[in-house]
Amino acid sequence: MERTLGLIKPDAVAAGNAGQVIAAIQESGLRIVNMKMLHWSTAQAEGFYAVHRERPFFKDLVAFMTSGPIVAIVMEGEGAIKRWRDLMGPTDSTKAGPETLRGRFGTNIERNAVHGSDAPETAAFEIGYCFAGMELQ
Ligand code: 3AN
Repeated sequence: MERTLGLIKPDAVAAGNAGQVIAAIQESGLRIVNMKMLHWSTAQAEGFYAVHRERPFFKDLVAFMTSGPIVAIVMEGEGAIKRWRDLMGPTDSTKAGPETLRGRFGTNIERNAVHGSDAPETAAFEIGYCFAGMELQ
């Protein structure tokens, strides 16, 4: 069993697409362990994306991720990290297939509707960043 963290980003929440993203998770067979709506401060978004601090798009990414509420979701299943990333599609929504969440609900490489952990280590960090241990049973 593996766990991963998904985020429904401000663009998808604002457009009213959170329900369809959650439905897609459930239809995929991944179990939702817990989820919550958050509206990050600048410091909270910077902490989550600390690995990208030196990237040229960091400031814009933080501005976007604090522009409105997001939904954080912990999912569980065999191969959950890859299954959720396959469901999301590639980072750039303009290159994502129409069957993927980024293809369905994203706009471009920044406004791409959803996030997913990319490895077991990042999943552990990101889950712990958003949820307390007692929320993860
Ligand atoms: P992914 O979320 O697919 O793992 P990462 O980890 O490379 O992609 O990037 C983290 C986030 O930073 C992306 N979800 C996207 O919103 C943003 N991002 C990545 N590359 C760019 C870029 N070239 N321009 C603007 N935003 C970007």
